[in-house]
Amino acid sequence: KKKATVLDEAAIRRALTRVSHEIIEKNKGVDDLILVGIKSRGVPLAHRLKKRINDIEGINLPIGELDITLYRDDLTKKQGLQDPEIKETNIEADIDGKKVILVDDVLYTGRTVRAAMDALMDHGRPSQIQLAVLVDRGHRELPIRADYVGKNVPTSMDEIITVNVSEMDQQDEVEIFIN
Ligand code: 3GP
Ligand code: 5GP
Ligand code: MG
Repeated sequence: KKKATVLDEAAIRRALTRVSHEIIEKNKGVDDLILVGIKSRGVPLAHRLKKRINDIEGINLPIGELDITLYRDDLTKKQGLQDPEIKETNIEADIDGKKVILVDDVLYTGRTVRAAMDALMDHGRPSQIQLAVLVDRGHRELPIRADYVGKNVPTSMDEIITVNVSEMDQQDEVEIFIN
């Protein structure tokens, strides 16, 4: 059952614009930054940040993708949960000495991000890893936090956040559902 719309199209656009400015401000420019989207929906979000940052700074940042598989038969239930594993890494740029900004749609337990950091470390030696997410829904199981958050959405464990992006879902909307 749908409970509420958390972000509509305009709110998503504004959140990503703000996050783009925060990335530029925190890093005092965009030197040595690389955006890495976590599939699926982190990838279009990373491309939007790249475009916004190019609009603001006139610099086209390199972009990469990580595919992290979740071994969860029921997405919301924790029983039988195994750690997520890396399926595929596609980062063309050399990440040695670079600041990597991981981009994902939802941050929940933090296990996906932990796996993503492992994959990056296997791939090279970044000088820093930062994290940008559209939604932080809480319930961390690891000491991981996002540097940039579109919106903090306090949830209960039986709620689900649905993220729709126009590139994949023909509309932009973040909703909260309860079973
Ligand atoms: P994404 O790959 O585009 O990020 O995890 C697979 C997909 O299922 C994710 O899409 C995510 O949006 C969606 N999903 C919805 N609710 C949940 C949830 O509670 N946990 C996980 N892991 N994924 C969820
Ligand atoms: P974590 O590993 O932090 O538990 O979960 C993060 C990953 O799982 C993200 O890539 C995200 O897509 C997905 N995820 C976890 N919870 C939700 C949720 O409530 N809604 C959506 N859309 N994705 C979720
Ligand atoms: Mg995701």
